[in-house]
Amino acid sequence: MVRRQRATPTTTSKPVKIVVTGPFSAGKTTLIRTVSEVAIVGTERDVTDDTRSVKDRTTVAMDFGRISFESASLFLFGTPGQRRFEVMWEILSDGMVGFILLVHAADERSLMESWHILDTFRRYADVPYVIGLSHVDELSDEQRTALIAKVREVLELPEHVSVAPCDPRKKEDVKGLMLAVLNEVKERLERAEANE
Ligand SMILES: Nc1nc2c(ncn2[C@@H]2O[C@H](COP(=O)(O)OP(=O)(O)O)[C@@H](O)[C@H]2O)c(=O)[nH]1
Ligand SMILES: [Mg+2]
Repeated sequence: MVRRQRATPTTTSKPVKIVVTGPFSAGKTTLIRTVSEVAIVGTERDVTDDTRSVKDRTTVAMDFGRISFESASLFLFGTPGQRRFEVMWEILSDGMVGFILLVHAADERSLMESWHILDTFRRYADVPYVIGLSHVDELSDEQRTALIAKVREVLELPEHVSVAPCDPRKKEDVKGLMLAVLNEVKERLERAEANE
């Protein structure tokens, strides 16, 4: 079932929910593990299909972590990447104030899959989102420069949506992405208040 929901108002004390989504092997579990202040509650299982050569563990239900900033505390929910777990996407998206789409920059199929994921998440809820590009270190300099424009084009992103390289293994990169989505949420709330 597809439904639209409004952004939930944030307060400084109550944690808000951010979803981390993206294709298989983009680095979602790694991202949450990198910044979470609590031991990440993951649901990884051994990979049993032909993607086993890519990695041997995969998220089947969700990853959960938590991070606090001065302005807000976040609950992070990471989705499984493969479409066969799509039923979890809608469950996890319920009540989110924003989401992060992580795209595996070195993998062309990941970009096409990201289009589908983004389309699906935009239907779930009209909330702000940002795009993080992982595995950028695996590209040559020329590939890197061309990539951001290509991602914008393939994902058909509106101009205000930010696209930033993010190594999910690096805390500062991940925090940057979190703050970018939080800022978007804040700006949207301010605009909504001004229009009331
Ligand atoms: N070199 C490199 N490896 C990465 C990057 N991001 C993730 N990885 C690795 O990619 C693999 C898959 O990451 P994982 O978090 O399981 O992906 P998920 O399927 O999206 O949850 C792990 O071995 C990560 O360490 C990156 O930006 N650069
Ligand atoms: Mg995972």
